[in-house]
Amino acid sequence: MSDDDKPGLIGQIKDKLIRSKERTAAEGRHLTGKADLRHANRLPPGQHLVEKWPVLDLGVQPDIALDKWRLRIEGAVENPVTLTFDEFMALPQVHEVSDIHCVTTWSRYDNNWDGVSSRTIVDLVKPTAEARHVIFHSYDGYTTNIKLEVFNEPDVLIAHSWEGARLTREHGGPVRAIVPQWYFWKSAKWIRRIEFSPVDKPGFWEERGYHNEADPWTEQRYS
Ligand SMILES: Nc1nc2c(c(=O)[nH]1)N[C@H]1C(S)=C(S)[C@@H](COP(=O)(O)O)O[C@H]1N2
Ligand SMILES: [Mo]
Repeated sequence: MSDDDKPGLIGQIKDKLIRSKERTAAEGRHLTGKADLRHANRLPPGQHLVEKWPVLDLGVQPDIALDKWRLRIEGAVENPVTLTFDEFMALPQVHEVSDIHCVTTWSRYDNNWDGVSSRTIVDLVKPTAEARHVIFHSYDGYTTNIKLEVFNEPDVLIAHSWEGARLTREHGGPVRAIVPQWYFWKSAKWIRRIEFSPVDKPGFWEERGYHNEADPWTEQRYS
């Protein structure tokens, strides 16, 4: 077990909240059965629009001092790195605008993100030919998995800012992943490690009834 997967962290998590989400998945709630394969609407099926940005997590919001913060990027790569916050900020920066779609049915349009493109990370660490999956590991013990080809989409970034200001702690600061094409549970907050892997490793919610992929247009909500 690696240092960021300590049982202590998960032990602090609100058990009730986890049970209720697992039940929602098992019952298949919120499914409309109306896929929008062509993205004809801006709002995916079963979603409703919100203005304010809700906070959702496991109930533990880690407080990481910037001088202690590190981002390790490793696994099936030629050049593993451990970045300090200054080193992370010194990487080429991008601005992206994308919509959020949460599996709990809220969506929020036109979020302005600043951070480092997934492609810059790929260029930096050079995944080996065996790398197929990317696993995000977070300071609260949360993990989530995406395919390398999804990580490589041009709108994926490791964000430090939203609407021109640093991400607040409750929304995943210092840095979080943003994977706009998938439901928002794939956008890990408080990331500390990005693992490139030849094998898939279903994450926290993927092991608890959520879909292994997370396409909002075909309602890949639950497994
Ligand atoms: N580290 C971590 N990342 C996480 C989560 C979490 O519990 N821990 N929850 C996920 C879920 S289920 C959602 S919907 C979004 C919520 O992000 P927000 O609180 O910024 O809206 O974060 C995702 N990333
Ligand atoms: Mo979520």
